[in-house]
Amino acid sequence: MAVQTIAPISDEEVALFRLLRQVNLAPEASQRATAVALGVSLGRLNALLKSAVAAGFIQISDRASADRRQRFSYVLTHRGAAEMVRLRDQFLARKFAEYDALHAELTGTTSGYIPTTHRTQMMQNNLAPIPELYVSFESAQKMKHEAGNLTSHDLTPRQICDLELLMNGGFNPLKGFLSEADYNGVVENMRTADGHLWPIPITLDVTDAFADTIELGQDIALRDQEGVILATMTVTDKWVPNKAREAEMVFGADDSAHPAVNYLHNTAGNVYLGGPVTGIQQPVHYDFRARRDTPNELRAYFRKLGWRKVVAFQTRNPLHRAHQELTFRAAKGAQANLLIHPVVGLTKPGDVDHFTRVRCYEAVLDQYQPSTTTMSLLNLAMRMAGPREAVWHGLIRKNHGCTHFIVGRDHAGPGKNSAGDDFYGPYDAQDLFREHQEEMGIEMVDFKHMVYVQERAQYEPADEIEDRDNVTILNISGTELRRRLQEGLEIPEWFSFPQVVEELRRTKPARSKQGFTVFFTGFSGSGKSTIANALMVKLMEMGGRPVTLLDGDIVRKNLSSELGFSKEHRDLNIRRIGYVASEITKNGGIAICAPIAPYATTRRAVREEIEDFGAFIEVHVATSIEECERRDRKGLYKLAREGKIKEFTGISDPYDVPKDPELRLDTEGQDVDNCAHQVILKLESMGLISG
Ligand code: PPS
Repeated sequence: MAVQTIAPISDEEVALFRLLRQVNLAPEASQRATAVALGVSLGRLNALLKSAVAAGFIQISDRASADRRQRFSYVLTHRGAAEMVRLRDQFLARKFAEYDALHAELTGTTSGYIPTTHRTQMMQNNLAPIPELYVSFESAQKMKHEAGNLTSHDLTPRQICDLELLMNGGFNPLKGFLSEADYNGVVENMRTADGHLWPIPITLDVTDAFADTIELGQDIALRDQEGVILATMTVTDKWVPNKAREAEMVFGADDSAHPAVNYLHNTAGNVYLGGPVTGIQQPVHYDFRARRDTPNELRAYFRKLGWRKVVAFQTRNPLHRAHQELTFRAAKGAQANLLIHPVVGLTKPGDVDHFTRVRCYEAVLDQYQPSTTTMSLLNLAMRMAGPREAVWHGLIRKNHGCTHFIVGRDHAGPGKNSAGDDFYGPYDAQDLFREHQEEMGIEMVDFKHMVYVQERAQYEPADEIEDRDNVTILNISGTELRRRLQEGLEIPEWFSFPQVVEELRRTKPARSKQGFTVFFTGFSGSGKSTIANALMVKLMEMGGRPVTLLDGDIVRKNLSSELGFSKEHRDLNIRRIGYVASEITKNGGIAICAPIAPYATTRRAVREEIEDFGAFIEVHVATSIEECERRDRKGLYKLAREGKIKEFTGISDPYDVPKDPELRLDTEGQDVDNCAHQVILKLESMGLISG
């Protein structure tokens, strides 16, 4: 048995904890009322307050009341709130250790008992409340007011998801964004500095410019994208991470084909800040509110219904019949109730949007017994880290009160790497989970691939079919399903539920009815604009969808007139074009873009943004730089050669040649009409326009 050393609790700490808790509960109370609540004299209270104020745990404000005893109000500072949580955890750990030692003395074994914060009733571990990082409503009101003066960090969508789960206990035992020591431990061996199993770095990445304004020990306000303060954080650590190492260790390869590695290198800031978080309020969600539950809400629900065993099913896809069968089997096998726990935060780029998915889940829920099954939405930002992600998902589900967790084939798989191979083996996630499940306190229900056996009209795990040579095995892959949806082809009833198919067809009409973006890229003078114009006219002649041309020159005049040609400005210019094109695509139109767009990473970011809504067709207008310079229609190459125009693409600024464009046009020796026609043929072959 591992011997835990736990600091003894001093009387001073007990007194401080009780004071902080009382101030947190009733910050407006008079001194007398506070003294009574604590059972101490006014003199003792004053002494306690004085030292808590000196330590920066409590702040006093003057209410200018005539009554001396009502004159001051006290509020926990961010540091005070964090100290309160630390002391509480320490007390619980201490009591636990005492209990465990006594148990061992009496019985010769450890108790396996985990401390709860709820003492009135003996509860199963998975049902007892878990610690959150929120302060009381009253303190939150005050802190929110004060935090207005703090330096603010505007959280990214991913950080908002992470923060929500930190604050509501979904990421228990983390108490904030990882410190440098915790980060190193998590990256290297999946453990925080104090030994807790934690496979995914939860980091607050910021820009260099923001990091330069922050000093260690400083409190900062964390705001959502509308500027609402959700939490404060005391910055204890600031460092520049080794991102290549993080990618290798956490995601298995420093390969930008992995969506999280791409995010790490091309979206995340260069500097990480770490420190404890004090929760002020939950992020606001306007959608599906009744379907969102915090870990403690789910635990309370399970408690109320007497669900002692709960198996969770994680998903980022619509549910089809195979999933239903798998969840039925899992619940039956574990003799447990079922929690369908889909992720609605951030999933893999290109996934079906969560609005559509939730409507699909709701339609399928009728297939389940309401007395045995429930569904709740999880605002998690997935990383697609395969094996590590499976362990992470298990820990999160354990925090949500589940006792079992389903891990299927290729759990949280990111797709193919840049060499065209899978990042992880199909059952690596199950292996890693199995290795750690005892420590995690949640049991894996593992599944092999489920396939449909036509003769028996049912789904079965592929590896359990003994008579596979005598039966017809049917299966539709995710790619095949997308193809059928895109082309408006039949989706058989054995594969999915009619309501789900209808819902999917409604949001994703056949490709010939969807919006799309044609994105020309190439040197200045390569012929992008001329071909784009010809294409526009041809598409308008066909009719059916509105067509918008976002030519480089037009955009620079109307959208980006203040921008120059530095890398930063070019990126901004292309991102603006990408944003407008994604809106056009989303709304069923055709966007034709024709900027130089010299950087591959920016083109990829635009592609990802657009592919959420429709097809992205990258067309490389591959006219050589020599030919462009020879033509020099605008006389710019001459000026660039003379050094009169700086940072000129192809002359004094780089151009990343597209590696895998949908189409490469060789304009030399081909007329414009022919080039535009090739694009039309490509669109036809992709099913975007009918022949
Ligand atoms: S970028 O890199 O995509 O933002 O460039 P883009 O907006 O497409 O550029 C539009 C036109 O700007 C002219 N121009 C330059 N191009 C490249 N480098 C430098 N330094 C520069 N300065 C001005 C150039 O004529 C581009 O026009 P096109 O339509 O490509 O010929």
